[in-house]
Amino acid sequence: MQAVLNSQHYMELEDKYGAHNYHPLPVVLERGEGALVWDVEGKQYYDFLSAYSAVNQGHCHPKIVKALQEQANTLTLTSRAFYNNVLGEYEQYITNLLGYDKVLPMNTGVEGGETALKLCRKWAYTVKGVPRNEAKIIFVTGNFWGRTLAAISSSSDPSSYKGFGPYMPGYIVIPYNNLAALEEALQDPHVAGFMVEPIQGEAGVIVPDDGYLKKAYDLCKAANVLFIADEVQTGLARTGKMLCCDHEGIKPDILILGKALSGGVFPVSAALADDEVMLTIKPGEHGSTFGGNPLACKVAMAALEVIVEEKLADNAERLGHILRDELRAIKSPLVCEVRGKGLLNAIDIDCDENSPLAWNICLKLRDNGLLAKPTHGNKIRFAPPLIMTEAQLCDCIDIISKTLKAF
Ligand code: IF1
Repeated sequence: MQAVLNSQHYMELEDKYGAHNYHPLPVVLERGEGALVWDVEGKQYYDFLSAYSAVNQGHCHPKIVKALQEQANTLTLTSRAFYNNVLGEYEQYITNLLGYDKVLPMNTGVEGGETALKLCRKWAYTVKGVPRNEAKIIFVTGNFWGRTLAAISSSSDPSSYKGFGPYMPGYIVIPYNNLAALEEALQDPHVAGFMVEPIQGEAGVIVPDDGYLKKAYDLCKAANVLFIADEVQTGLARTGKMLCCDHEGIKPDILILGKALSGGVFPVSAALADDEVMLTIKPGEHGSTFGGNPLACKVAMAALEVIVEEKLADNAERLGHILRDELRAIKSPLVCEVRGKGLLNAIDIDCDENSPLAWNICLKLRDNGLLAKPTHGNKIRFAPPLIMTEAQLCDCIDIISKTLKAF
């Protein structure tokens, strides 16, 4: 009785005292370690969502937690009114690692996106020569880069933007994975930037055609337009390379990172760019109370070191191929597509978006010890932590196979 009360108890607390802005899977987690999480009844699960790719390094990675603990006992926040002995070292580390002149540190992924768009507009007015307040940014349908008014203004998903108008001006939205539409939109001389996810996460792990990103990049360069990559979800080894753009050998003019930049222990995000773009923002023109705080910087350095030292991109690449091959081999009549890159994958459950089937499959996966959640009704994302072992992955594939066969 006590156990049932425990889960029910916590769900009821959230229902009574918390905003109803989510519809979580009914499971109450209390502990995480590596690829595993445990609920308040002590039941163990494989985490196949990784907090939407924020715990690529696994839950509570000891190196990252140690960095957090040590800095937490030393200096957590100075604000940017003063210098500190951590920010510069972090800036040097991340810019050298990813090959950019400079980084602008923020906290959440959407703040990273907002920073990128402010840099893009500033560059348009001060470098490209676009007339004041005329800069346009091109987005693609199916994009998701956060929940702020600027972010939802570019959304093509009513559940993101409906009821929150009026919307940010200066946006052009074209179809994803469509070079003709991009070429057409780039004819407008006031276009300053093109912001795109290399793989669309929230839309359901939508992978564009090979070569799309490279050709889109080339079109932007030819039109003197900034190519802005939102790698908040695809970045940091998730798709089998340090950055998803690395699969096509392109270096975005502005790179946005978040989520796994902290290994899931702290909100850390960043916009990276070279001087021509980054230095268009002058002192006092942008910032954030917590942006670049010493605690975040120590955590982010540890999180990045883990990715490099543990070769998480290689592991994601290798295990991703096994996962997709094995999911396809199940030949479940329920699954009409398996897609993804590295360990960012999804399956389409052969039903309409409003069918409860994907949700019910996720409930059964939970009962069988694996946590995943549907997105857009009939798509189930499969994105485990990148530290997962092959043995654990095979265990997960058995659970998925058993669950699908039970329907
Ligand atoms: C939610 C999913 C949603 C992102 C990309 C920026 C951000 C995100 C590519 C903003 C955030 C999160 C937000 C969270 C659920 C999750 C998500 F795509 F990952 F599955 F919503 F669609 N760029 N994605 O995916 O980062 O400000 O949240 O740190 O809002 O429900 P944030």
